[in-house]
Amino acid sequence: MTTGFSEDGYKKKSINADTWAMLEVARREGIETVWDRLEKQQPQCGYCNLGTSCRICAMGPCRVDPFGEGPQKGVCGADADIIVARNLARMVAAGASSHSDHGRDILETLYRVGESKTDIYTISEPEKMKSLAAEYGVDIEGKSDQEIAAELAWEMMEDFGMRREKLPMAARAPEVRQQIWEKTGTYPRGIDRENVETLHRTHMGVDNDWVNILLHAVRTGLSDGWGGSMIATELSDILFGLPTPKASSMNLGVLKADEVNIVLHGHNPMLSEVIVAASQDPELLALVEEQGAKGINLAGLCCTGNEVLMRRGIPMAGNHLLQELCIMTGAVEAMVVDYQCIMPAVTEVAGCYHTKVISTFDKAKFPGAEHISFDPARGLEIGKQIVQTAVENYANRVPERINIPVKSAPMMTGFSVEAVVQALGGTPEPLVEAIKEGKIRGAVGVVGCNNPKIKQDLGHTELTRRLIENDILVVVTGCAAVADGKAGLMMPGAADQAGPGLSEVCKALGIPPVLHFGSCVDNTRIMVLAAALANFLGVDISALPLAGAAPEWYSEKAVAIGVYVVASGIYTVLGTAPPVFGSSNVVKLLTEGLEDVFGATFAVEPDPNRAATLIRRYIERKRADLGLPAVDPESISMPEAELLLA
Ligand code: XCC
Ligand code: SF4
Repeated sequence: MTTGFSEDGYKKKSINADTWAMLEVARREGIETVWDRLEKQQPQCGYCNLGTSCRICAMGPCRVDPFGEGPQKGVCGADADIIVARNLARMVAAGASSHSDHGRDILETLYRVGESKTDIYTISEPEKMKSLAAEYGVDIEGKSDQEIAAELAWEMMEDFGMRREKLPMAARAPEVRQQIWEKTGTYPRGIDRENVETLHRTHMGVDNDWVNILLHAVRTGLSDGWGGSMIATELSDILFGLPTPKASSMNLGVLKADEVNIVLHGHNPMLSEVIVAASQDPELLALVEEQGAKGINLAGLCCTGNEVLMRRGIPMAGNHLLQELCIMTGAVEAMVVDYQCIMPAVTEVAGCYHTKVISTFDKAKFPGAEHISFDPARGLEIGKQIVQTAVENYANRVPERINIPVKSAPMMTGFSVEAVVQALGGTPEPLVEAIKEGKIRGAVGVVGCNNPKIKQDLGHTELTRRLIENDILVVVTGCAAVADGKAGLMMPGAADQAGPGLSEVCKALGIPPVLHFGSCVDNTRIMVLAAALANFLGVDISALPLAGAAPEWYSEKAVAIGVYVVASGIYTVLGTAPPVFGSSNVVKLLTEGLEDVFGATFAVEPDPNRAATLIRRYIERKRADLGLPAVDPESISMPEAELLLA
């Protein structure tokens, strides 16, 4: 049963009217949500929060008490530094493995296209495929697209293995950056290799030098950022098309009261792309009519949503914390899930409504869901089966329970690096010039999740507003993108909320001050752009006035992203604290020590206004170092922290 919140209580949970309305429904109907369960978990374990609990062997579980009178070592003798480093490394490996296994699934699909073993997928971007083939040394002379696909895929499969000394796409980074990776022994070799080695090293009695453990965690993170995630993005573009700027909309208002609503949730676009195709099938549309519905309305959630939004303009129902709530509209016929970030709780909420949760990947099953096993060889056939299941479920709707509480917010999407460069006239030069002149002070990637410990979307939107007011261009991915979209910050008109310089540039180009770069694996687009800018200027990435921020992160994947972003030379501010504070050595390394080695560090700052100040100061320091017109960083004053307590 739900604990229930007063109206005042809802407003503490989120900044969004759709969330408030659905929390009221939850209260009225006695449906438990993520916020209720968080409350029931209080107080959460202090040792786990500090990262000083260990349960990786059966002599334990152990917990050490670095700041108190309790034990200072686990049964095996591991101290706080070792335990914190091991736990953090395992988080990185879990996150990197998730992104990379997603990349592998897309890679297998490319291979199937090459082998003609699929009923639906084709090569949508032959040019992009050819330039990738060149990077991989695949000879394309006189070969068909299909032959190239097969050969390129075969070659890329080796990225996961042990024959490579270096991942080929890491060569996109500036030479000096690659030298840093070589010197520190963090140049990623094989994706699976780095991940498996993390598990090996963190087994009891293997790597007990906490710095050495963390260096390998960096290598593992880099195998994600310049490997697994990058494969996912590049190959999704090749198979499903390069995102280009287009209009769409966001929030629960995108659901339609008189249509069959299918919500696409998860991360991998392989499945959602076939659902898009199947939803246009004439026979299924006839069935829709028979059922008395006006059409099929697809809506996204989380990163699967970001993928189909970027490429097809499919509207977005919400971000992470909306997954249970969207079912409570009573208007969702099916929630089709692939993998990652899907709370097991969704099937329970769905049980209170007519909504069917349809799981699709054999590696991601959910008790209470209907499982329709996805097979890329028969993609379209299965896609149609899923859509048919949703359409037939329209008859089970309870009209009195339909409650779509808000109007959708318009937004602009589709800013792949290629699209940005095209908008700039075919070269990054105008962007570089605007940064040099100081019209744009720098650029920041605001990325990552929602976390019920933080008022939903407050961290993302406040930070984004402060940054654009400071003439800092913002690029967004993942659930952060959805937060800013709902808040209206991703429309060209939002240029009015930007500082004078950024506003002028955006208006001249007709673009918003906050650019949608896609899903979480698409953070690699930010890496590619940063590398291109650095190479254009002949400097390292760490010399550029760039930063990253994950104001509301929750997932292990976000930890992997943070690690590869910092190890690529980009200062990153986290809004939620990672479980490392039990080791002052590890904290010092992450927030200071990394600077000397990788030219960037982490910072933790829950208050978005203060985070914006840290970032602005950092950017001005970088500008000064580059000899660009800069404002004295010390003159930028730190606001009082207050927002998150409101
Ligand atoms: Fe998941 Fe990617 Fe986080 Fe959102 S932002 S909660 S990881 S869906 Ni990636
Ligand atoms: Fe305890 Fe060491 Fe085993 Fe961890 S590895 S549970 S600290 S004995």
